[in-house]
Amino acid sequence: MPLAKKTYVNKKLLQKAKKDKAKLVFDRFEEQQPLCPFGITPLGDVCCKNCYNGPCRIIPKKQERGICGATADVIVARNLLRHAAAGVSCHGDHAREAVLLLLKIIQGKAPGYKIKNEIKLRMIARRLGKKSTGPIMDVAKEVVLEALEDYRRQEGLFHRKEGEFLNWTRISALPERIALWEKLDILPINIDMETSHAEHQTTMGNDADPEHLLLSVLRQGIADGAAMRIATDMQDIIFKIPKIVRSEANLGVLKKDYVNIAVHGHSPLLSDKVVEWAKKLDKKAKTVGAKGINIVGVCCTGNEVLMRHGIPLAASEIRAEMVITTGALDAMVVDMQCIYPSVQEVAQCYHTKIITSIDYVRIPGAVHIPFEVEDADKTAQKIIMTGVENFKNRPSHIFIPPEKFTMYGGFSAEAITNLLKKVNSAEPLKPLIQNLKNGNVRGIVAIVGCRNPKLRGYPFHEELMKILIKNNILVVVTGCAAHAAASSGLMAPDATEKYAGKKLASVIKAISKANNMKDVLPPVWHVGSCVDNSRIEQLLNPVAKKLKKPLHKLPIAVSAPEYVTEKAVAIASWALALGITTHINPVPPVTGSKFVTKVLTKDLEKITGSRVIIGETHQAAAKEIIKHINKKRKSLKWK
Ligand code: BF8
Ligand code: SF4
Repeated sequence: MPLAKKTYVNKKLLQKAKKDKAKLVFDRFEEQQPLCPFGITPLGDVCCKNCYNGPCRIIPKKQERGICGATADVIVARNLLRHAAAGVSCHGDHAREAVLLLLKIIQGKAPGYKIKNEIKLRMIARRLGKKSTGPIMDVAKEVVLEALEDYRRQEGLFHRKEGEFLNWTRISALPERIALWEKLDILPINIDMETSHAEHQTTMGNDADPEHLLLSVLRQGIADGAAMRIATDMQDIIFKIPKIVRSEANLGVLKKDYVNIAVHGHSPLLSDKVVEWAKKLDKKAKTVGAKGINIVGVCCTGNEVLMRHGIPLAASEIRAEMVITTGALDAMVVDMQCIYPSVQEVAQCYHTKIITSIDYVRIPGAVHIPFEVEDADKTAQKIIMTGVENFKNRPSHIFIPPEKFTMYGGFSAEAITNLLKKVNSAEPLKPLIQNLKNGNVRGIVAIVGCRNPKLRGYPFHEELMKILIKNNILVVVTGCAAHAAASSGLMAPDATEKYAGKKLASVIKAISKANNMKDVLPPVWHVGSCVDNSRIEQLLNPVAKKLKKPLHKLPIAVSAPEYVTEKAVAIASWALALGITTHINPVPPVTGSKFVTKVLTKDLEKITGSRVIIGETHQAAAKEIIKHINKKRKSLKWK
């Protein structure tokens, strides 16, 4: 199957892969054709694998029920709930590891780490209603205990009780939302228990009420919001809050004469240490004939170290293999999530050492260097030296595509507030709100999620972003969507001039000028990794508060135009629970249930104020999103 005519995939690199006999994701995608049609064909076919009576398939007018009697509506709703729960379990584990690191710092068991942001820690303690003054370790202990409570609270699962729900939902969400969620009885009690309960709820012979199952999807979304926020908060406390940072993006960030090491995965617990030790061990590169050590970021852990240290972005998850194909990558250290196992197979065609580090993420053939926070410094040094020592094994033929773009990142909610403070120090949000009201900024759209091979390399993300910013809509991005934007110049200093509508450009230029920046900030703001979607809520809630309007009344939207993972399902459920209308593509496997499709795309609006938008081309998606933004503006009587 040919790649799209317009593509972000470097063709020369593809040819090189072919010559080197390296099979890449697009080759395997082709081999997989035709993909199993169940669940995704418009015919309405549905498949259930939840017990060994089956797998059962539902074919309208032929086989209307599974062996147990489950209907298409039940099966589709159950499948959706399972996917959402799997996504929450990823973010839940990620957040827990960050909480446990803070605990170990308090206990003196993680000597390589410290609390880098006391102010944020004290602020969180205050919001939790805990003592926020006094020795910092005492405050940290209070915060850790509250976070751990979100993983072990038992009261209320079966008979949900008033006041028993996640601390991080309580301190993050707006009172209007909490009241709605309470009324709907979907406030999560305990992150782990909610995901395991969803597994239970969806097994054969349990919940057969599609409406109730869909409400449980929203509960997963709320739990996901809390998990993402815990992860972001802990990481900011331990590793610092991101500030505006200048860097570069695309495969051209690899350097021929340097030891190139890629960090890939999601956890800054490891990648932050790798960055630290790369600097400390830089001279070691000279001993093997290299000029220095060049760390580059792949997927979300790449976003983490870009945001805090300005480490350049090399590739999103789908192009991880292509970083190896250059022949210039000496080591790739992976932690967890979104790591194609194929990286090892591709690495075998070159000299690249793939290093796994987490116990539950093993890849046969890769070097496993176990990572524990207790001796993180030692592990990070070992990883760096593995890359350095491998430099001598570089193949003779390397090809680094020259394309790269300068980019600005680091747009945490705090960094955005600081930018706006220079415009109005007393009321930093006022200029943003004024410009939203007068239509200079017609709306804010978060573009999130992965790169999907089903798009055959077509840059859906970038093309959608271009239309939105041209229409004076501010775009905020996370995850692989952020890689897409950065790697195509949408975060470059000339991006505002080149791509933004005149009104949006004037606002961004004014903010840049007020901050005495030599460059103009871009019209697409890099907010961070996927757990940093929480920063979007952190930015929007105060805007809603100031306007005295709930989120679902504002001209805002979320889009996941190329989603792949179950985490993306959890994130979309979170956005919908918050009241934010969400575009998703490819079409999810729900079309086999008329009921679920109708609830998601229509009826949900009456419940949460949000709905799912489908748009299978970037033009269609942009049209629907802009229509939605205009509708919200009209009902607010904003022109
Ligand atoms: O968590 S966007 S492919 S890297 S899931 Fe994964 Fe999707 Fe990329 Fe980050 Ni998010
Ligand atoms: Fe079939 Fe029901 Fe088992 Fe699903 S749970 S596989 S529909 S018998």
